[in-house]
Amino acid sequence: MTLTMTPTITAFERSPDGGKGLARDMRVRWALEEVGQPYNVRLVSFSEMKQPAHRALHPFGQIPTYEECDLVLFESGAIVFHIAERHTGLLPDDVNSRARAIAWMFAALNTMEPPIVDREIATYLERDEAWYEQRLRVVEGRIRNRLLELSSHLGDAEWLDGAFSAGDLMMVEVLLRLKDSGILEDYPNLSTYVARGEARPAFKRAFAAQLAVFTGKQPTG
Ligand code: GTB
Repeated sequence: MTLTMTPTITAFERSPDGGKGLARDMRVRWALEEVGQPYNVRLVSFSEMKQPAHRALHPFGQIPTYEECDLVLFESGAIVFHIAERHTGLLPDDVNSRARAIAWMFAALNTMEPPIVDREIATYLERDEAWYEQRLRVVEGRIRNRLLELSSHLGDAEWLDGAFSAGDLMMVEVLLRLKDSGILEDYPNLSTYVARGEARPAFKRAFAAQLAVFTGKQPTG
């Protein structure tokens, strides 16, 4: 189902990652692409994010936000969940399978992402601290524990629970944050899982669209 009103999301006017798709608008774009829902993007600067107009949409002054008729949402997880509920393609019809797919969304955001974000914070902001190396070891140990558990759950399966779902979308997005760390390579089935997500046409369209913001070149194809 395509919505009659085209939703608008917000994204960085200039993402600090240089278009690597690490900002959280990427997961919203990917979800919208998976379900075939066109969308508008309003780009915001760091200072605009903290202004009252943006804070009216997002209490924490961040991106992404999502506007659709009189609905305003923030939090990438809530936005992807909303998209998955309103369209077919991201959540199974079977009630129990659906509940499990939602559990995987929460697992990505609530179990996997926190130590991965802790590592990012350490490498960006704590590098000059005397305890940096020790902190990094501890945080990477936590990440590795989770990756091992996830890897053993996934085994040889393509996706986490049957067909591709919003749970996989979110998990792939979270694991992508480790791409430059060299850690993911130690878990070959997870590396393949992430590559499988990146190979999806909807992912590629979303990635190209967010990259185009950075390069100023419109995506082709
Ligand atoms: N829990 C919220 C959600 O899931 O939506 C978190 C939202 C969030 O952290 N938004 C970030 C933001 O707006 C952008 S994504 N930051 C500006 C601010 O807080 O003032 C986080 C992010 C930022 C930059 C990179 N990067 O450059 O690689 C990657 C991820």
